[in-house]
Amino acid sequence: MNDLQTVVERARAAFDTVHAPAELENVKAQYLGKSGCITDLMKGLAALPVDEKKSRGAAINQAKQAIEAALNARRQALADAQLQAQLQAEALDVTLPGRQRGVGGLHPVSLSLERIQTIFGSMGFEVAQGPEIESDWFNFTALNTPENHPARSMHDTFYVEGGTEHAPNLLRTHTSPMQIRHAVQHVKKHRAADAAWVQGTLFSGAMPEIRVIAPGRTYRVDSDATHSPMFHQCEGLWVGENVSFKDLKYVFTDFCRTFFENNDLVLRFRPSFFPFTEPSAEIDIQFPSGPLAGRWLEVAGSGQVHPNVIRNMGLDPERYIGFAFGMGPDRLTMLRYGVNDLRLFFDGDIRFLAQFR
Ligand code: 2NM
Repeated sequence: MNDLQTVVERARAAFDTVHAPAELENVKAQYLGKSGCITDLMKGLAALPVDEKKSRGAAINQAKQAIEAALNARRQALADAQLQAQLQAEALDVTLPGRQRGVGGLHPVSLSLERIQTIFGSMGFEVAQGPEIESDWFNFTALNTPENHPARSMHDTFYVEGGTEHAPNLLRTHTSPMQIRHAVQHVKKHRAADAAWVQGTLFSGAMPEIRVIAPGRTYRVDSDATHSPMFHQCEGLWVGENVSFKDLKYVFTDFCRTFFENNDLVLRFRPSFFPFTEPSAEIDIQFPSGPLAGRWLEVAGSGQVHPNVIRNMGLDPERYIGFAFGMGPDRLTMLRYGVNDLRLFFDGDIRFLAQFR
């Protein structure tokens, strides 16, 4: 093999070891560049006798063309390889079904809220909705909750700007403030039509009963598998002249049996305490069969509305009496569908939510 063939072979071998296009251009310079092998060989021509120059020049040119051909072949090979890799990476399976428009659906808690409203609606309850930022008065004071009650602590309640120094505004900790707002409006409307009512006094005239539920978002400083800082509540209120605990028992039993679609559901009213009711009872339910059978499950708080709260509605507690209850639609939803972690409702994971479509 002569020296030119050796140079061509070395160039070919060098091109073949390269895998990146940019690196190939560097190697090219070693053979075809200004100070590359071929240029050096050309410079050597000057020292040759005239009769050898022609044939040597032609031979060097041949070697140069061979190197250029090898370079182009390698360039093409690298470009082909890159294209193949890209095609592989971006491969499309044209046999897959096309994308379809996803079918949406209501959130499971919204489904529960709709059920609750429908069931209580059928029993003559209106639905009242109102502000999530509340004043200290509607959230606590009007509900007979004393100044030193733990629910009022910074630890339990999200306070926000506004209100007064000693009674700052807050994110409502329950929806009962809405019951007060609704009751006050109801009373104002009906006492205005009563000529006997004296301004500044509690109303003791006749009026239609107050029957209302207040569903919505509520907030407390609490976060774990069974508590979320934002959660839902639905409170109910029935105030009239002859409304008693037996009505509460009937209404709530009927509600639970309808909500859980189980007429054999048993309820237990367990004595308890709330500042806004007296007497008060926790409501537990028990399923006769199924995965939750045999356990008492707490679903609501309830009680006869405290006379102070009746007064704060503008009503005379000597004439008006009633009951109230508060339940958690999140928890009811967990029980209805067998969900064991409250946080699933608020993570927004489509794989979870799609199961309720
Ligand atoms: C509960 C338990 C007991 C309640 C009381 C009132 C109002 F506005 F009438 F005073 N609304 N809701 C109440 C009573 C709420 O939740 C555990």
